[in-house]
Amino acid sequence: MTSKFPSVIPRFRESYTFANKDLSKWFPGHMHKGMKQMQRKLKMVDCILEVHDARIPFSGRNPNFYHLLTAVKPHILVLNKVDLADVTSQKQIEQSLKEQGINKIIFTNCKDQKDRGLKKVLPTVTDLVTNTERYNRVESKEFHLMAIGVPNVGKSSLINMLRHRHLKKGKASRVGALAGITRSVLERIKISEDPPIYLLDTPGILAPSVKNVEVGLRLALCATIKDHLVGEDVIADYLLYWLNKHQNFSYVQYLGIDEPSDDIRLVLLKTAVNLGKTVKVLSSEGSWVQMPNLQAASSHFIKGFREGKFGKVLLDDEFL
Ligand SMILES: Nc1nc2c(ncn2[C@@H]2O[C@H](COP(=O)(O)OP(=O)(O)O)[C@@H](O)[C@H]2O)c(=O)[nH]1
Ligand SMILES: [Mg+2]
Repeated sequence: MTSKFPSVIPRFRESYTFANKDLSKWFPGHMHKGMKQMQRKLKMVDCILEVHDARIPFSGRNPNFYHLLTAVKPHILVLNKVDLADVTSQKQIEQSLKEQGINKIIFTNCKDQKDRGLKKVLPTVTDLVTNTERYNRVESKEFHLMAIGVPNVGKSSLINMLRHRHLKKGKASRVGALAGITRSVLERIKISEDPPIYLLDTPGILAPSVKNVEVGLRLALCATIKDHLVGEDVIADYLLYWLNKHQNFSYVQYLGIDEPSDDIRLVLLKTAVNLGKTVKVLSSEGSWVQMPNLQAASSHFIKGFREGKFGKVLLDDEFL
């Protein structure tokens, strides 16, 4: 979505700099706690569905987890939200991921019941578990899947979609429990009759891997890190930087401003005025005055991105 304007293109930032480098604040500590529990559950799992956001196929996946656990289990990387992602370079994305040892990749849109990618998930699982000698298990005919991934990438949506597909066939959709190891009970959903495939109905939540500021900001843009941890003003500024760098000026019309700019304050000010959003602030004279609400403008801008208003994007394009 590159629009033809303006006549004089302003100079835009060529790289992103951000003063606050304390990335540790962007990791919610509680996410690490679930890891041990997940590790126990994973012993029962025959195939891992790792879900990630197709707009950031390279950023934010948790490599520790991958090496620790998924490397010894059949693993499928589900790149979800493909409806929002620019995957014209799908082949290159797959190639780059293959170089990292990820061989099974499926692009999905969990908002679309008829999505072709979704239809591929179970056959790929079945193929991987039953036909790969390395993983062939003789003890049991049933197998268990677990969805893992960083927050908000669509793990629950995927589980629901797979469950729904099974329900549609009119078979009993018994939600069974399986007594697991060490006092835990696994809640599971049957999603296939033959072969009997179960999905653990609690997804494994991973902490995103935030290697640097840009990765963190991309994760934030895709809503995998809580907005307040990073700051909506910072997320909005990164969004502006990214769009300008890609000559994507569709935000100008969306925000109702007159021309592209790389100055986030100016953009947010104009946006807030357009939206008619104000906030009361205490002036130095001690009186309350109405000022444009920059926070509301940031939220509006970020929301536009998340709804795909600026077209399909590949935030990680420089990895190709
Ligand atoms: N556009 C789009 N949104 C999706 C897709 N899958 C999930 N979502 C949305 O992303 C948000 C997080 O989804 P959820 O399944 O709760 O993610 P989880 O935290 O990984 O379990 C929700 O608002 C979903 O509606 C998708 O394929 N496309
Ligand atoms: Mg969920």
